Amino acid sequence: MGGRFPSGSEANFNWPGQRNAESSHYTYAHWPTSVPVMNSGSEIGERINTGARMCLLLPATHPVRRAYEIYAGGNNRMSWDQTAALYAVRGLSDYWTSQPGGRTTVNPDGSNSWAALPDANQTYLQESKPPADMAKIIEALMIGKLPALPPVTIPAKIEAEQYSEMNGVQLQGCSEGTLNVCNIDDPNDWMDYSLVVPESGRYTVDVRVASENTDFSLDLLSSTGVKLTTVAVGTTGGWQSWVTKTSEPFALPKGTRTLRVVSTGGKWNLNWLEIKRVGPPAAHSPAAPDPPADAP
Ligand SMILES: [Ca+2]
Ligand SMILES: [Ca+2]
Repeated sequence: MGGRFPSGSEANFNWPGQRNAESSHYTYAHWPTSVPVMNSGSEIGERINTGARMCLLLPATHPVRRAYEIYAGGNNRMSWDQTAALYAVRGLSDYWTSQPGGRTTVNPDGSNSWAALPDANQTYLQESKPPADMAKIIEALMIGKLPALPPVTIPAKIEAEQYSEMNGVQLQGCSEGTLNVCNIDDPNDWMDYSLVVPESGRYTVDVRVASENTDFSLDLLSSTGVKLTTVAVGTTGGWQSWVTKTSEPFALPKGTRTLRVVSTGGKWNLNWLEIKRVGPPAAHSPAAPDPPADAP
């Protein structure tokens, strides 16, 4: 793992004061042509963030949690080493593709460049899966299945990072403290929150959101995938410039429910959501029994 591909400059090759540039330059200049090389550039691991979720969910004495707390302050860290180890063990799998043959040159200043040469046997990894998917795979390999969070009894304020399941998102440190969900940038990105609804009623959700340059909206879906409401948000002025938006009231029947927050487009971050009861079920609702609660 080192360098940037196809060309660039990165610390493992150029770190000043430790002769990295000199040794990397020598190594690549003298590498035997009969020995193939798979380069894993820093761009491979830097978009795959792991660790923060483990610090939320693992027991306080878990050694992986403690390692992330001590080294990364409980925040996510880029996954350069894990991706290199994953390739070493599993090969390309469906995680990556590889650039056809060529040769790496490390310059005396530690910067590196790439020349495509059909008869050369060096190559480099290229991203094939979304970074959030890779983070899930790597975290599962590091610690096995994470313990589940218990459902939250509402009304309640829920940190966005305390989802019960997700697709396509990652976590980062938040300017308001705690963490926030990020990489919400695809219409299929979502987070699920497991709730206990003690009494049927009309509820609203405040969402604490930020986005630098896009108007966006999010949908709230019920356990059965029915859209409860849409919250439209304009630009907030920055990825860490937070505003609170309140949904229209919607009905929630009592029971254990899953609330899904799903992106309908744009790119945005979520810090927390607060679910409030605003009244009893609408009087004009037809009398009908509540649907069964989610299976445990
Ligand atoms: Ca995403
Ligand atoms: Ca948060």
